[in-house]
Amino acid sequence: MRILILGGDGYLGWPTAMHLSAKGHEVAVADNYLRRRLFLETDVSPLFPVPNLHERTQLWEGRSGKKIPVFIGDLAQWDFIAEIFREFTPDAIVHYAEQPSAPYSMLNRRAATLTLQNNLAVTSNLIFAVKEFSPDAHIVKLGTMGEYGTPNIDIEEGWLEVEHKGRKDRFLYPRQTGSLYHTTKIMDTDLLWFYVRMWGLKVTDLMQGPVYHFLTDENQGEEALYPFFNYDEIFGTVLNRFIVQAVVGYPLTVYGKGQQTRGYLDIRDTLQCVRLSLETPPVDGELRIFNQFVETFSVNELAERVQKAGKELGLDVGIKSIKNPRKEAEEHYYNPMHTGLMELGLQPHCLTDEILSRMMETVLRYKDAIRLNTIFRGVGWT
Ligand code: USQ
Repeated sequence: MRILILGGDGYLGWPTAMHLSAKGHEVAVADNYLRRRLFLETDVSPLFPVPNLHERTQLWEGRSGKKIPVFIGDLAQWDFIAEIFREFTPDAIVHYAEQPSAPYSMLNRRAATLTLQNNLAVTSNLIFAVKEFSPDAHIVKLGTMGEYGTPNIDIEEGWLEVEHKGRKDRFLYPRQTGSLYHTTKIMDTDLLWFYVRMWGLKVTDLMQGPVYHFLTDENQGEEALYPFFNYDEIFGTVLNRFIVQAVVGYPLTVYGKGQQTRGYLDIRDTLQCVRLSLETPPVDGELRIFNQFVETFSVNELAERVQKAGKELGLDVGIKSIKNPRKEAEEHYYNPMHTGLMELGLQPHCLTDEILSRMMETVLRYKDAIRLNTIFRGVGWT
């Protein structure tokens, strides 16, 4: 398949590009380097140096013999996205091109506006580009488990049958998020669902939980091909943060009671889920939704797992509950379904002590690059 990856520079975009290319697909990547600009704006840095997309695609070509064309520009601009579609004519598009951080979206009015404008404009342009240039193309959109929030009932896979006054209908599962970033993902789902109904688009919306790890089959042994690995409060996800905190001797930052539970997955499972979705598309006029995670953990459970794995490497890992900068339920019911991707063939990588140790061993090599003043900034939700 000819697969266009929007947001190909990102934490998940670049590993997805290599993975699909390694599996024999023709891949192109597009990005405007927004994430790199936001690192500068917020004064944070990923742990490993990350070469730009032209450099990384050249390294990948040297390693695999496969070319990945690069398009640098702003996908929120119609002329740019139209030019890519005319030139590359994708059979499928993976859409990661969004401001991905909940804390960034809550920083101030300017950050909120950027998040809203970027995320919704790119999704809208993508929909119009597919309609105009590649009406049969399959859109695989990265959503988030956070769209559902933490309701006091089981979370179904995208849809809910409702019986009301003796009649039944099927609706998108109720959504109530905990940040503006997550809210833009709800709006994306609504936009896609609208155009699926109007124009018969073919869409898979992947409700993904927090991702951890950076090693994949394609980047093993080549650190210049690692993705962004953020451990700062703005762009780092919780387990990646805890690994770095353990290595540098910073007590693990458990927010509030630490009973917040989410569905987690290894980055290698993100790649599998996206590929499986692409290789088994839905029918025309279908919005297919999968809950994309492998295991649920509370923050306290993750902290204890990291502490134990650290101890085996001789690290003295402390855990400290700090006042929660976010507005979220710290104790709640959480029982999300996740069978759809397993039925497509997902072979999950569960979190093991060995994976935790391997991550810590790699991070230890970069210990001197860890910037302590980025670990906690206290970005408040109020
Ligand atoms: N948390 C801590 N301590 C920390 C960092 C986070 O206790 O130092 C807690 C948070 O309060 C939250 C949980 O850990 O309850 C997860 O936080 P996170 O920062 O790992 O994840 P989140 O902000 O929700 O966002 C991340 C990705 C986002 C993705 C989302 C999936 O940045 O792009 O959509 O995970 S989900 O969480 O299921 O909505």
